Amino acid sequence: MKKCMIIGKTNVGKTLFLINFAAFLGMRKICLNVKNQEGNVSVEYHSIPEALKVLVNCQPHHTTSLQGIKLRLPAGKVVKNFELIDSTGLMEGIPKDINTRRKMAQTLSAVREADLILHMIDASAAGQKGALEAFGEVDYQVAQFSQMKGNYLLLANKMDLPGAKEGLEIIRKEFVGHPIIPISSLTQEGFAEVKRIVWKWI
Ligand SMILES: Nc1nc2c(ncn2[C@@H]2O[C@H](COP(=O)(O)OP(=O)(O)O)[C@@H](O)[C@H]2O)c(=O)[nH]1
Ligand SMILES: [Mg+2]
Repeated sequence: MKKCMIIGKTNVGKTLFLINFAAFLGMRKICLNVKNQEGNVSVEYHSIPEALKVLVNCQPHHTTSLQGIKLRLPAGKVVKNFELIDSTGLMEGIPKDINTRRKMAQTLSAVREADLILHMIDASAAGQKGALEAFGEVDYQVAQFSQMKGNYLLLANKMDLPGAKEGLEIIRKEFVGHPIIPISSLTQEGFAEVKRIVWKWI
């Protein structure tokens, strides 16, 4: 099964996207495959409201494993199946804590195996704080690596919040040449466009 991986710094809205994109594709319940750092997979079942309550959090590093949902993408008579995988937030430098280092390594190794990379950036933070604070070196590295790998999409998230329009312009200037879609993980703005592109690439 093809793998579509969501990556980005912590708190940009990756987990909210995972759940609301599944809801957008018509899922009422989600079956979450959680893979810990040892590679063991456990399965969790949640309704959408429950998943939002349990998995999304404004505390950084709330997502501590790779967590994936198997999804169906119908377009006309053709249905494509793929796994949408959410990951631990990337952070700058080398984390001091061994567990965080392991989580980061797990994310990066999964990125190498992904068929499509969705790189998420907080457009509202970019507009309010500027590029230096909103993006990290890690964002530029991910963009560069993914460009070589191909099948890469930059998601400018939190378009429903103040400053996001200005932030989107900053993102366009900083990540010239990359495909960028403005979205809101909260309001589902831009999801139809993401669906169209995922369908094409998966
Ligand atoms: N207004 C708004 N809030 C968002 C959006 N995406 C995420 N958030 C909020 O940002 C915080 C972090 O979201 P989460 O999905 O846990 O981020 P992650 O660390 O990247 O997985 C939560 O409080 C979310 O409700 C968005 O598009 N709009
Ligand atoms: Mg998360």
